[in-house]
Amino acid sequence: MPNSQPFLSILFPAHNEELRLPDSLLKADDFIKKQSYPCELIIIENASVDATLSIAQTFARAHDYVRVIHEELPGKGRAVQKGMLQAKGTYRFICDVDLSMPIEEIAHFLPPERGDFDIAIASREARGAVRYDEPFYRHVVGRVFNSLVRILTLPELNDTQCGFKCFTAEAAETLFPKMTIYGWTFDVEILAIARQMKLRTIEVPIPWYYQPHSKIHVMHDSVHMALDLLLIRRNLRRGVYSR
Ligand SMILES: Nc1nc2c(ncn2[C@@H]2O[C@H](COP(=O)(O)OP(=O)(O)OP(=O)(O)O)[C@@H](O)[C@H]2O)c(=O)[nH]1
Ligand SMILES: [Mg+2]
Repeated sequence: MPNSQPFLSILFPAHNEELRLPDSLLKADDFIKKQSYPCELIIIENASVDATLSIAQTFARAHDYVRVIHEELPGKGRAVQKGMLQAKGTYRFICDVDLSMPIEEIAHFLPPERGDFDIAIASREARGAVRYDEPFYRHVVGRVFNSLVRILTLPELNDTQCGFKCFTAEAAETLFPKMTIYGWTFDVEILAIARQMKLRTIEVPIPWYYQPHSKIHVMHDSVHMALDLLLIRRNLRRGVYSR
């Protein structure tokens, strides 16, 4: 499998994930073994202070389709950028380690079920999506943030923050070198660049299960993320991404 060109690259961005990573790796392994096409799994770890990196490395030694990337500087965006640009798959799938979307749902993002897209993003808002166990305050914060996203950058998208997104190889290689935001708001920036470049983004409804041990600090990160939106809007207007 590692010698053939992967059809699917699954990217696990992992930061201080020693609690969730072992189980998610087993689920990914089970999923990958069932597929008829070649897959690779890339774990991108940065700035962890727990056993995440060694768990990833141990798993990679036992599974030849797994690669581990370690990066010193923090940020989910930075990790995803590294993974997207080092991946080899025809389709490259960001997959949060919490697996709040069951991994089997990946099939709904790929041919033969879907084909004509550059980016397919999981949505908790599209018709047919269901949220389970989400605390009320997290829902409200998420919807307020999405209102800002729609007003400032992406009027058509109702959920940019779900951690499950599929890029074609061409879209990934076009968009990720242009990234300037390395934290939580990277999704909005990448989708906004895609919109400006007239790439096609589609929304895929998913079942989504709220998971404990979130890495988001709601108060602190929300302020940062709102400021990032203003920065993205300014960059769009100044043509920063077209250079
Ligand atoms: N490599 C890397 N991964 C990160 C970083 N920050 C978050 N992640 C990963 O991003 C994914 C999403 O983190 P979560 O804590 O589930 O955050 P979320 O899904 O946005 O928020 P919830 O809705 O609370 O689950 C997980 O796989 C994290 O390990 C980072 O700085 N580096
Ligand atoms: Mg999550």
